[in-house]
Amino acid sequence: MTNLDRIKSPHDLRSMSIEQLDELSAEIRAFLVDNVTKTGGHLGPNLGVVELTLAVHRVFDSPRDPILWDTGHQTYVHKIVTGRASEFPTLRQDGGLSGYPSRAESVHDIIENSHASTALSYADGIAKAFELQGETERHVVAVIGDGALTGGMTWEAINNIASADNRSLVIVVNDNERSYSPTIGGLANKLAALRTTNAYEEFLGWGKQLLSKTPFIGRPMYETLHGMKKGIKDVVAPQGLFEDLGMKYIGPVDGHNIAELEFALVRARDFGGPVIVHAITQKGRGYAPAELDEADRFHAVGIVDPDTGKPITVAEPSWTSAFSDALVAVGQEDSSVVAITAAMLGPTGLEAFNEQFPDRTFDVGIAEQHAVTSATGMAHAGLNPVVAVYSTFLNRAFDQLLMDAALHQAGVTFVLDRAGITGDDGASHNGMWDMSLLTMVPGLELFVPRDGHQLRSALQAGISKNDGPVVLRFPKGPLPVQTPALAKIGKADILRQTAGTPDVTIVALGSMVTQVTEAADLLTARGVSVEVIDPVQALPIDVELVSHLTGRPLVVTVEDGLLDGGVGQSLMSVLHQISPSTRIVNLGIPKKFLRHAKRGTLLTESGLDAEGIADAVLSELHSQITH
Ligand SMILES: Cc1ncc(C[n+]2csc(CCOP(=O)(O)OP(=O)(O)O)c2C)c(N)n1
Repeated sequence: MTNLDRIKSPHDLRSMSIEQLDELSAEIRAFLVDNVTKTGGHLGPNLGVVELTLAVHRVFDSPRDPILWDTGHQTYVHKIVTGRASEFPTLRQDGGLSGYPSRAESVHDIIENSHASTALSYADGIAKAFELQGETERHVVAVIGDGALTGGMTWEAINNIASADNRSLVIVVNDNERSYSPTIGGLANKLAALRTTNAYEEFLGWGKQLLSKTPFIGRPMYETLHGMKKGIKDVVAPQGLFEDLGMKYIGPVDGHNIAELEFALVRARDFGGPVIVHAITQKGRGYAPAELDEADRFHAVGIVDPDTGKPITVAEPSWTSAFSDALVAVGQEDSSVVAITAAMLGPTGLEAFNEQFPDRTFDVGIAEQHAVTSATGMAHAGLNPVVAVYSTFLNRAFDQLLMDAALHQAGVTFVLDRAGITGDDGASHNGMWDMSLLTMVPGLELFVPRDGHQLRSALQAGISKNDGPVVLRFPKGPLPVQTPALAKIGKADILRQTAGTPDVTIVALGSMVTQVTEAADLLTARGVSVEVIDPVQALPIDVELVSHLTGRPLVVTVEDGLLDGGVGQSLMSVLHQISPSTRIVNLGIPKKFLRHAKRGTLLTESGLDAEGIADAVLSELHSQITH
């Protein structure tokens, strides 16, 4: 029986010796590599937090002491420790283990939003509640990466936490110097300064000796230590980052040394107020392909060969790579074009642009709000900014898009990758809210390209517009083949037309053209005449498209976005006024948090595959006949 086999709950860790824990750590790493290379997932971050997770679970008593994992992609070891190891072959599969914490899976899981930089605010709230309810013996732990620490919410939270002297709240900073790529900016520089302060470590060694001889460890002792530390740091280290805000700080601690981690965590736990423990870890630790990967240390992988770490399938041209090429091309022509990413240079396709134009590429950290308003400033000063984010993370910056970019008519281009249903990462990662948010923004221009050709034109349209924001959005995955237009009406493309008035006109947005074309084939085979239109520019609703649709018997809109308040409903409200006799059906994603599953499965369940669309048309035609 291995050490790993023995772990069914955090309590099983308590009786283990440091040697056994080191063996267990090696077993967990082998287990992670074996499983995650088969399913895909966040391999690198989890290899980096093995010892940290074991130490946290030995020192704190979860779930009585809630452990909050910021972002949540680094919770595989936590899942193993809390009795879920046997479910790893199902990781991220429909009905299987979630890639993030999941309250349905375990009482040990609390935050499942997976949008970064929220854990400290949750922790603040829970600690306040414990205090009000007299549960002063309970501790709250928040584990947060140096990347997530760059998000503004963490600093809003620290501003509150620091003043709460009596709440037992321990913030473990998991500092691996990386988000996807190296974390950059003033905060990263400060952390680096803390990391490299040897005198400070020596001092901790001294403190360790002192404290280990002291039976009672608590605030008076900590204050002594803290006072001394501060004196020393003022002399040798250019820091004070946390302490200037009133936070107690312990570190830096070797995040792969369980004894050292426990020493620091016990001190922090017993202090009786908020404390930061700064742990230094290595992303991808113990797996050579990850350790050697300069790009992102295997932050997130698909299915890969465990020996080499190389993908099993050959990469096809994707939406992301098409955007990447297109941006480099416009950047070469126009030196005012600049690119902005919120800590996702590689995933959003900005790497090639960065290689050619490093001075014109800005990684702002996990700070979508700042990215948008900073881009607005750039536009004001004459640059042509392109903000590239995943669709789901634009949610964070909606107010900035509305009140900064749009109200100020700033020529900012937004490129939303992973739009629509993404699937495997679950509810928080589906880019399904963007279009409903965007329909509310006055004057906003939205393009939903159906292929690479359309994507290039949309980007060009964004770059050319200097008096208001332009958004383009596309899904995850391979780039579809080009669908040529048969004719144009205003901005829209007619992709399929009929001799007379069609039985149904299907208005398909972007990638939905693929499913709609197949649906049109199914319907044609059933004797239904079908017209297919891609509006190309989805917002504002094009008056020429509306007048073309006027008098049509049946119009069906199809979008890979939230049905409620989406583009289809916007079109319907305009068309209905002009052409009240036209029956209009909107198809889109229902208003609910979707479980994790394959994109194809979820599209089918939402009625957005070819059969679902064809069925919706047939049942509408049928109900027209029977009425
Ligand atoms: C608001 C938001 N923006 C972007 C992301 C995408 N994202 C997921 S993990 C990650 C990097 C996190 O870095 P860090 O907190 O240091 O954790 P590590 O992966 O290094 O352990 C990013 C940018 C996100 N989850 N949330």
